Amino acid sequence: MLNEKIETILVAQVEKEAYSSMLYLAMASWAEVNGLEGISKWLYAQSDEERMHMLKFVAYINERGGKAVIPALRQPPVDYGTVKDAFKEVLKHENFITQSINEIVYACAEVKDFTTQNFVQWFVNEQIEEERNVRNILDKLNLLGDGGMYLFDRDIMSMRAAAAAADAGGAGA
Ligand code: OFO
Repeated sequence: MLNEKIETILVAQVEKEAYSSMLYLAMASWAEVNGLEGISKWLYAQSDEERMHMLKFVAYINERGGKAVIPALRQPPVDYGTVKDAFKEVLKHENFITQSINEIVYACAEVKDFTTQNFVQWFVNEQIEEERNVRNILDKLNLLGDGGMYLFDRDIMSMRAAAAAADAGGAGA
């Protein structure tokens, strides 16, 4: 049975993962209408991953005898400025999520809920990967400057595939 405080913090995380999915969906649509096909594909895929994260929390809460509450939708922004601005926003959001995951780990330790702490460990590792991938994208954007956007848009999905292959060959998460 879930501790009440842990259930509350996990339900709050469902909302944060749902918003992550909505945010990247909004960014994907913004990129798509601005002719950035590769970047929009990357963001649509990221939005799907965030929905998967949300579902993991929903399943875990219910499996442990809690009640996952599905939150109302919150509208993300419509415009994101430049591509670099958009990815800076992605990194900022992922930093926020990492902080939130760390707070869950801390709360679990406080009430000695090592089962949930173990479950959340997957997200600790996932955040390391996600932050690294977005920092790599920002590094590339800084190197390219505005003139290289066509090539960047063409190649961003192969960066995603390479990162996924590297992760699969690592810890097997
Ligand atoms: Fe971006 O990892 Fe979930 O939120």
